[in-house]
Amino acid sequence: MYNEKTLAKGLVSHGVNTCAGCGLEIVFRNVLAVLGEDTVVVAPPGCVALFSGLDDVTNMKIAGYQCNLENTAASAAGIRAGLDALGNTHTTVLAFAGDGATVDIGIQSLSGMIERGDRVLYVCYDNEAYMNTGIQGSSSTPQGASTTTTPAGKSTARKDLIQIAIAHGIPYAASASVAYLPDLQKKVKKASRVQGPSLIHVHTPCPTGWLFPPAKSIELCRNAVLTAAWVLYEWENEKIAINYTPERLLPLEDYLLAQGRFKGLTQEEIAEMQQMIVGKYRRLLAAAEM
Ligand SMILES: Cc1ncc(C[n+]2csc(CCOP(=O)(O)OP(=O)(O)O)c2C)c(N)n1
Ligand code: SF4
Ligand SMILES: [Mg+2]
Repeated sequence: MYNEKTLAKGLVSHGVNTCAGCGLEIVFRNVLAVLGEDTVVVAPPGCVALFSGLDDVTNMKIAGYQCNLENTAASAAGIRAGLDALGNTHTTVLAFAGDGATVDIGIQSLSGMIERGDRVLYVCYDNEAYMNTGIQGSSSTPQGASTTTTPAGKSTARKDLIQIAIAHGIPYAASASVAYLPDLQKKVKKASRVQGPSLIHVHTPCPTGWLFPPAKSIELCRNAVLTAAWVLYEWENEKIAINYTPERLLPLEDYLLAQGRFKGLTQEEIAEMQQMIVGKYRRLLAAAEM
């Protein structure tokens, strides 16, 4: 699906200083491989800033702007407006931000961007906490996960980013996963052609914060989809489509107990979470059939 020439050329340098097994690096490389050189990247603080670099050294071989945690979407919208004013409608403006930057600190900026209909492709890499500053819980941290601010396990459910975007009337939104890269690439291509705002919400493993062996990143994220802890779906033409339906769901504990952050959960709590997750999955399936 992606432009192989561009991937071979590599828009991100080798030897970046993300942790071993980091899902963010896989997402970033693949998104840029699809979009190609004619892209401006807007990235806030967070682990993605590792790609912006330090001082006068950068890991990106294309133009980028390091914004604040509050204003990724507003900065991207401003760059889009500037390019449009210059008659440049061909360059893709990519906002690329973590979950904390998206569902917490930058959500009003994202809300404004979608409401105004700004033509920005917004990718949220969701590693389910504020990883870069020491694994603090965000409102995208799943219930039950232990973080440094929720050491006994987060007591509340996560926000639903895609449903928030749908409620704003976004033309295109999709979830994706590092374990299903052709699906991610297809969605990035589609989103880049939307004449308005688009959003891709990517499940992004973080061995450092989730506490699992780095070699298991892809397997773990695949299990998230196979248990319905993460559902691959799209919102397009005002309809929901499920992109992958496991023949039979795996037990949720196969996914949860492979990670240290869920080790404190009791069997009752796991059963409750399983019920909640399967309920949400069924509601999505029903919405897709409507
Ligand atoms: C307004 C504001 N609050 C806090 C910070 C400190 N800070 C820098 S990066 C970061 C974590 C961002 O988390 P997320 O967006 O999930 O990205 P991740 O680190 O997980 O990649 C925080 C809290 C900041 N830069 N600005
Ligand atoms: S802390 Fe997590 S998201 Fe950040 S670089 Fe390390 S593995 Fe990647
Ligand atoms: Mg994060």
